[in-house]
Amino acid sequence: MILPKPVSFTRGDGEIEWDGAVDGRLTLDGPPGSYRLTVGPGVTVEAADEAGLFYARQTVRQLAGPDAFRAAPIHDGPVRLPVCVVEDAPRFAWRGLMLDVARHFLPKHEVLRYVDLLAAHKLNVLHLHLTDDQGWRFESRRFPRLHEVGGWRPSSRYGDRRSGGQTGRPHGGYYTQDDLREVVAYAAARHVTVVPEIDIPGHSQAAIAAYPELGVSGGGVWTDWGVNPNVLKADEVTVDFYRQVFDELLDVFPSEVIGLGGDEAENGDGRFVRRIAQHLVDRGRRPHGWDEVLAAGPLPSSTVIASWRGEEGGLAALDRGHDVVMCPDRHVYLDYRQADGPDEPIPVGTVLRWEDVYAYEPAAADRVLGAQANLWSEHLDSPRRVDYAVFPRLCALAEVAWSTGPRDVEEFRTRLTEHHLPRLDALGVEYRPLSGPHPW
Ligand code: TNX
Repeated sequence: MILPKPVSFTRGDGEIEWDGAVDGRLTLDGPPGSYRLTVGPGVTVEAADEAGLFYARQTVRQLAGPDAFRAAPIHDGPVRLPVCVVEDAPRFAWRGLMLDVARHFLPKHEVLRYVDLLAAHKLNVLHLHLTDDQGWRFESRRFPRLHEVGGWRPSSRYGDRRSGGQTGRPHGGYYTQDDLREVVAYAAARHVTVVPEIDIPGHSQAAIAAYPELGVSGGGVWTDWGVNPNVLKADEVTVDFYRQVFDELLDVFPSEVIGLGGDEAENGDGRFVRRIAQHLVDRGRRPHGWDEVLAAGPLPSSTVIASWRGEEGGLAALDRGHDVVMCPDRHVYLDYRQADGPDEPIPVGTVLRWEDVYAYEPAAADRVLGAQANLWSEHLDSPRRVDYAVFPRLCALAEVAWSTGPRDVEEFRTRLTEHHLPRLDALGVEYRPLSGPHPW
């Protein structure tokens, strides 16, 4: 009934009435995030650290039944918990979701809701893709045109058939630095690290629209999707501009790992990536880039590589001594369609069912930090579309990242349908029903 599945779950006889108290102690000799939960007579937790205590509480909430996930209690009776012992520990240290808030802005309260959803699934990294060709979402006090101009795009001529034409509408928004500090604090309280990304030297048209001198060519905030050939210049002035922008980012985000993008920049100059990576190292952080950055030449050894074009890039990065986060598109791209049928509301990419996510086995190596799912938002212009794309596929990713096998897809399906989807219902998550598409 618990999702993601714990290392062991031993059921005793009967149930207890729970008064809400948890006797938690940091006495467990185990890896970070591990815990032992004993239900009956009271609720006792031995944990390795605060994160372990937190994850034990998430498990207790699941044991309490779906109503424990409602925003307000709907009954006055006592909460009953099954007598049991749960022993648990995370498989990977990095268990993430990337939200692309650049192609479509997600209001702050939605980002906070996603932090809660990650925490409920024992996920611990929220990677925020803050800038792209189609929008700049990070307030810059030094260069305010970035968010004032780069944060908004006009209507596109065609809209997009795959999105029902909706994404052709004018669109915009940005987070103030204070908004993002609030997200960081809210996430930290739930043992979630927010890893921000400013994408360079491609995917930068929104910045170029704001400060044309940054770009090899000019143009406004992009209203199309795909790979934009325009990139940032690799001259001293532009690199220095970005050093200052990243300094502002570091001021807001305490995360050790800081994303610099580096993807799909066919005309980009590798020196740009290397110099910004070095700047992050000089500031005591670890650069993070998509697997294309391996072609930029030698990078600081602390650079984390996100392997999205399969696992090949990640495996090559391991050979070069880098830590790796696995996020191969064929297994974890949540923008991809969930079925082939004509009713599927967002028919982009290849078919990626929750079963395909569940079947993913990240390559085992010490330097594989973990796995994350990526939600690109070209065609996701509302929170309900985001929910539809994310769930229940993220439930499967959570189990892959938290639990070691063996995996039984039918047993997972039972846990989903009988126990977990009712929790998502109680949370108001508009997931894709297992039976098929859902007309809005
Ligand atoms: C590739 S994955 C991209 C994104 C797109 C995505 C669409 C990656 C690092 N870059 O810019 O949104 O494909 O699936």
